[in-house]
Amino acid sequence: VAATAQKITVGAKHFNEGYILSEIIAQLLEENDFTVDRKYNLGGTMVCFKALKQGEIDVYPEYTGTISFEILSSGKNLSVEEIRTQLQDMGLTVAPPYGFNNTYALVMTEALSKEKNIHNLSDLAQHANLTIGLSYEFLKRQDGWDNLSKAYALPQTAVGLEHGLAYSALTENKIQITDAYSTDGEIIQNHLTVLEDNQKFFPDYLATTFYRPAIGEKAESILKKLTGQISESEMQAMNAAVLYEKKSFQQVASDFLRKKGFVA
Ligand code: PBE
Repeated sequence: VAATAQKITVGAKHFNEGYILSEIIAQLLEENDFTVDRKYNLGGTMVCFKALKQGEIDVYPEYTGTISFEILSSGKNLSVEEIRTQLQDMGLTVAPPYGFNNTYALVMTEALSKEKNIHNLSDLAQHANLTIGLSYEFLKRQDGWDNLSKAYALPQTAVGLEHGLAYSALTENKIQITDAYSTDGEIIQNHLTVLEDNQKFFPDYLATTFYRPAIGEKAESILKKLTGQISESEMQAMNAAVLYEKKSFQQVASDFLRKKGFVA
């Protein structure tokens, strides 16, 4: 009689890239004979983190800057080593990063940036009448709008909106500025200008697997296969494939695993 396969519960953050990365992890585990329970409709950072801490999920993809600021409230950019040390008491850890940074950035249309001569975040201080629409999480995070607007002395008041809807609001000129994630597929497609973070307000957001080491060494060694395997342009292309080639998260994930030789 075959032994029952160990079950691992994979969570996901609620945005395209979150689902793609979770699906890559899930399929990689399945390929290596684990049973995977997908718990994807959780929500934002704190919901996923609490689920992980409480053992409702075992694994989800997260970003170093998000762990440093939002989860550990350290107020600074922590290294992967520092993050591991601080997580130890909670029975949590992170794998080595995948190989890309997905930072927050403010964006506007290229046309408007040229017209108003706005190229970096300091330039925004002179344009109080621009309308800023920001994703709800960015509005309330430590590494989000409150501290960013203080750091750059920005006069605008921001309104909240769902991140997935921000780009159409921007191209329809309902808002003129939004927060983008640097690997979003929409940035190139919509000819947007990423405003330079000239005071280096944002930390690094290196994508990695956030997990409970209690899953055991075999599962850990499989998760670590993703170390250094995803470049920024590969992630952008995967995000764009979901948006513009109408591929499912599952399809994009399995294409990736096949391309990298992780599945036959
Ligand atoms: N990010 C970039 C953030 C949002 C912007 C993907 C690192 C996060 O999900 O924490």
